[in-house]
Amino acid sequence: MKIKVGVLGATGLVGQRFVQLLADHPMFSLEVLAASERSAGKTYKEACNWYLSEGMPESVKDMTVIKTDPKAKEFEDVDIVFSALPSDLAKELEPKFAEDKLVFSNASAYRMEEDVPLIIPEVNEDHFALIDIQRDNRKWDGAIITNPNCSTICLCITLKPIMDNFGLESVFVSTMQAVSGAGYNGVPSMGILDNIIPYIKKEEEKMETESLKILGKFEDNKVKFADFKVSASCHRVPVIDGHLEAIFVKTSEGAEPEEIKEVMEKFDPLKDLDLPTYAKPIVIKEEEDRPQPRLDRNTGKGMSIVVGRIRKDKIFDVKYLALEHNTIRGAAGASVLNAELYVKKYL
Ligand code: A2P
Ligand code: 11C
Repeated sequence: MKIKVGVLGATGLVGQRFVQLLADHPMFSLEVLAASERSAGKTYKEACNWYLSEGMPESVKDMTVIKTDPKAKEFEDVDIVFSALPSDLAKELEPKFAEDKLVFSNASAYRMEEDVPLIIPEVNEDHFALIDIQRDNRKWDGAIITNPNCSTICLCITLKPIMDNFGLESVFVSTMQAVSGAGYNGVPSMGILDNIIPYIKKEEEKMETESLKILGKFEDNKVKFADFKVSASCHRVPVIDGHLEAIFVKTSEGAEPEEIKEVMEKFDPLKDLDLPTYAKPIVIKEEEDRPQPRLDRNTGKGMSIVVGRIRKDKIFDVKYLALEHNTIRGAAGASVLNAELYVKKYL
């Protein structure tokens, strides 16, 4: 039987991706679409300014959007909620849902709390163990399970096979981030054509701290942060979807570009689990002018990180480019994959 799920922030930009991935899902039945009072009572197609190039799934068009109230009767039979709420609202509302539900959240509000798992399924599924600690601490039956910031996911997926095989000493990353990362208000800001905004609020801090939690070890009932150095510089560019990152890595063992390529190609820890949203985590492109957002962002239905130009560096050992579909692999897809893995292996 399918597990009943709902989406919070269902009309927003990441919410729409959740709805697209969850409509007609083989493990989950999408029962509730929740948003603000402005949208409540409207059908999803009336409430939602659909931004995705793929059409709105037929099965959701006539669903009635409800106000985000954890006590609403519509949530009574729902076991999992996916949250695309803005962070301030997530802070207030997610704990209320976690009283009796699993909350898979894309919001940043709880990511860095000690007892909250911050998961990338291919990288640190052992951190799901924090759920038991969270339940003890917070006296609730559900749990909040977060996925990282989109830019952090792209970085950490490529760092994981390098770290496991050669160790990490220091990492520098410079991002070129799509406007869809800024939520609905970001899309009109395509008016930034012929420009780059050299600042994204809190983004560098998130990349520098979340990465060390994700790549840290779960030991003695807590996550011990990884101890390599990471420095990020983040920038908004006039692209609709697809974050591109230039990544520079110094390893403990002085790895060569060919060795990095080999371990990235082999990296595929979940391949035998048959998870619906799963795709090979890293796909390597050989052409010198790839990856490009428009050509490569939909690789693996938007779930694969596309890596190119792995080459030697004079200061670090290697440098490469990595591209991620930021609202799929970097947001809604990340959260749905967390839920698929958790349900399949741990529930
Ligand atoms: P609504 O469309 O009804 O305003 P984005 O990040 O793209 O701006 O999306 C934000 C999401 O959060 C939307 O679904 C929005 O719903 C929802 N939202 C905004 N304010 C509230 C609120 N006070 N209560 C519940 N949901 C909210
Ligand atoms: C951006 N990365 O592109 C941001 C959006 O921490 O989930 C996602 C913010 C987050 O602006």
